[in-house]
Amino acid sequence: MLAGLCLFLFTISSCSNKPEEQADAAFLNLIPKPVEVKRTAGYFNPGEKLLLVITPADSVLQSNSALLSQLFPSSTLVPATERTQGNKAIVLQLVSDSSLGKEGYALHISDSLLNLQATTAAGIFYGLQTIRQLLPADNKASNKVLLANGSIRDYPRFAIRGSMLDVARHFFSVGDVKRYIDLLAYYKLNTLHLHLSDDQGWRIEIKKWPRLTEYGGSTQVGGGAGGFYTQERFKELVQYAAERYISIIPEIDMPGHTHAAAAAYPELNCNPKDTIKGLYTGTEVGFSTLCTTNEQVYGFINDVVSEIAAISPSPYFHMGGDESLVTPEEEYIAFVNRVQGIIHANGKQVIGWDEIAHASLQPGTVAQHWSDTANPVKAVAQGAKLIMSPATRVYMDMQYDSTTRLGLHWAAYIEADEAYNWDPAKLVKGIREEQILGIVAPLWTETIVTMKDIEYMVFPRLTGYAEISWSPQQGRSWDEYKNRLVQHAAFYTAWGIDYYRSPRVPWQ
Ligand code: TNX
Repeated sequence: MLAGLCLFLFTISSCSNKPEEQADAAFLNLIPKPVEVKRTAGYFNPGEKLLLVITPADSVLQSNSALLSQLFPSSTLVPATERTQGNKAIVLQLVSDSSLGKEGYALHISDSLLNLQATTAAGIFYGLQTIRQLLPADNKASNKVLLANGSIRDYPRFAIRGSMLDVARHFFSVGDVKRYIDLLAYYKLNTLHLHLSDDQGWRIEIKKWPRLTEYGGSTQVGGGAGGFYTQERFKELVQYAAERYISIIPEIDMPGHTHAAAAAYPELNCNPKDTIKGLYTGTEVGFSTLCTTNEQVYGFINDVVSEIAAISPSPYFHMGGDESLVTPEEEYIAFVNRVQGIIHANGKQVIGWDEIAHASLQPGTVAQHWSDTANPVKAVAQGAKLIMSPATRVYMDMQYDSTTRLGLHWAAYIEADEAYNWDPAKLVKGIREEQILGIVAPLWTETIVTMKDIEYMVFPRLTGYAEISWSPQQGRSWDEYKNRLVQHAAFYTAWGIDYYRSPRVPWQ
């Protein structure tokens, strides 16, 4: 049966261990699907002596090329300043080609040359991710592998492509977050939004307000130990992400979702007695608010924003703004208006969950659409751009179906095909493609405790979000995509990911 299936899927699968068949299949199974792919006859054999030419020979490209030494047998790579006659070569090259944009790349593979061109080091990095996918996922027998000859021209549809991780409901270690970053990078995602504070915990050190983490970070949902990132460890994460062309967007949620902060500093609440009772380890939302009429609160916010802005190279600071159900509407609006000013004064552009569209959005403010479709319409009417995170499509804490052992289902059950089958530019009436900066798929962690839990909820859905945010809409279809997805099980397995075996995917 398996042999028959392999024959049937001959052009797209890699059932065979033959290097040629593996190479042919890999060429057709890339995710995200490249903009243009052209197969030509023959193969490139990386198992022979290869000159490695990097032009210009700058240090960023040099460090980029370190990935090559993990992908190719290092004994075969011979650094050289130029290509010489009669030698096979890998050439990484910065070029000026505006049609590739800032993140695009062009890859040409022939018998004797693997040429990767881009306009920036980021483009070279994405081209290297493509090369990574052209090789076997376990990356073992690399002197017995081949690459299919051909040309690929590729660039992303959206500028922001990523995921949000809630490290507040349950805390995740620096090691876990680094692994998450590695998984994002493989699929050419460039954004990690970290939800750093919520009712259950405050997760980033603020030197002027030490009890935020000392006390406010000391537990989590269910009453476990919690945790937090010191500013040094946060910088380490930022650096690790930057080396993979991923930008970390820090979020401090306010004025709601602030019980942990007010438990640490009761004066942040209008009714300090409410918060003196201690920390919260449940999963209700919408019960807390900063005291928006108290001047001291704005001094606190300025301290928080300025300390985080100083260690965060992202142009954005995310102020949350969701589910402030106990903040009077007028006060909420005045608060959002004022906090935008504080964030600007600290040199950052504002992102907020889509409710902030009720306030006056200042130039450059971005609304992150998650729930009420009236909000993104209100936001763009004020000239704001959008990040799309619709709960019914991209909330990875939503269960796949009613039997999923983790997750919630207040917005929807989201099967692998439902996660993939939608167009961000068609989802909300009145919203056009040009108004959308990109897609961020959140993983809220009320029910998610371990890295294994994260991976199970994320894969395979995140692989689809990567394609939606990178590849052209035209020609995208679940029926075609699902066969490519099957081949990515080898990557999941090689990385030890316990992915969800969706019955809608024809896994082999
Ligand atoms: C809504 S999405 C929330 C979060 C919860 C999530 C659970 C959003 C902006 N707020 O506080 O964790 O639902 O799915």
